[in-house]
Amino acid sequence: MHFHRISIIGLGYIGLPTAAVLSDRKQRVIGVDLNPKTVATINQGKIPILEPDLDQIVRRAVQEGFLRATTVPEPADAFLIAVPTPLTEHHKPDLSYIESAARSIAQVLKKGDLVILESTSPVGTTERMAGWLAEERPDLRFPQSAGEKTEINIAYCPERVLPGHVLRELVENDRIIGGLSERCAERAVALYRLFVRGQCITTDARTAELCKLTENAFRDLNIAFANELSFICDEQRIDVWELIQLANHHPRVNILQPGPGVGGHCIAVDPWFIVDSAPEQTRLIRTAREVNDRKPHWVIEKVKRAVQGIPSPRIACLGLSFKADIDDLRESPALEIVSALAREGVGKLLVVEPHIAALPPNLSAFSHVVWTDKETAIDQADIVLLLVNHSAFRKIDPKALLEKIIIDTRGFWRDLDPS
Ligand code: SAJ
Repeated sequence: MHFHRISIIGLGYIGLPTAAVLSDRKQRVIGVDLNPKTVATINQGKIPILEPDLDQIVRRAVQEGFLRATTVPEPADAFLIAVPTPLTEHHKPDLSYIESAARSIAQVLKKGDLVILESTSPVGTTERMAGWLAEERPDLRFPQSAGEKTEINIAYCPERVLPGHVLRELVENDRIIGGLSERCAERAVALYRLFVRGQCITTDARTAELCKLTENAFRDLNIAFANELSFICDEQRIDVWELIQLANHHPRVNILQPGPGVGGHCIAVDPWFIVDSAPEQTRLIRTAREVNDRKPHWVIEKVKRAVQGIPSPRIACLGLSFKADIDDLRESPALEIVSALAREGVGKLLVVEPHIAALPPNLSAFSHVVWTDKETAIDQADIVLLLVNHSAFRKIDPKALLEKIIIDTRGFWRDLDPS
């Protein structure tokens, strides 16, 4: 099956790498994004996000003419929607980006086109998207009414890539492809076959939607277990990381790592989509979310206890991103912790984040929050608060930590020997 042009709607953490990989396979790709800055950056062959090796692929694809970005949808044979699905204040999924993406591409749809939704979505969203498309284009036949006689093929295929490893995982991971009809799923498989080396497994759209949410809820639950162990161990004066290492020697035990909390736009968000859709059935999933959301507050309390008795305490805060070696601050527990310490005036904060250029706006307003480098921060601090296990923080002179109070939320330095 041949695609003359493939359009990717939403050029963020998923859409842009997908556009890049497809254009690297010599497909003609049009990227669409509402943000004119994003579009201009990409058309210059540059990238607005940090992801290893992505810059080179985008530069080449733009130079060779396979990738072009625009703010307004253009005709294509396949549309792949990768826009955000944020949570509202009340933990409800906000589908407005999907709705406006669908309504905008509806204008350029033609018989035989394929529309794939990749955004993480609550069960039933692909059917709703098909409804929005049909509303806009009463002249076309859609799968919800025409079944296999549909003129527009619609499928759901969740992204499953790990930030920091996106280019490899896009190609190697298996894909779950849920069609609104069998033929829809087959058409979508043909598109993914252009770049996916993993298996492409077909199912219906609702199962594929819940599958994605289930994967992230599984991880959230397992991290919550590790975080709960960290609360227990702290009280019982046991090293939680040693405990987990030992327990994991059991052949059927594989506990994840405690940390300062769970961040990112996925694991901290997606389980709520399941809770929202089945509030009575989701006691475990909801509790896991609550345990993980409690963790940053627990860290904040730990810091407050540590500063007691220190006049004008200085706290080195190492890391702001939501996990190691990336620049993404979305739902970051590290940022939440530093922001709370700043607001509450717990001490002078020496903030270090090697992956971004300057203090984020919500922190730069405070005169007692200083942007600095790792060495200066540690040198000047009474308390060293390690929030993100960035590789850059690994290379550290253990002697620099002598006589400091260390709060290591990741167990990153437990094998450092300062003696
Ligand atoms: N974390 C821990 N302890 C651990 C593992 C992670 O505290 O043992 C924390 C991290 O520090 C981070 C958060 O959890 O704050 C999430 O990090 P992550 O590496 O587990 O996952 P994400 O959010 O970067 O990506 C996840 C992945 N999902 C799964 O592994 C099931 C990825 O494959 C998905 O594509 C992505 O969500 C997504 O977009 O949904």
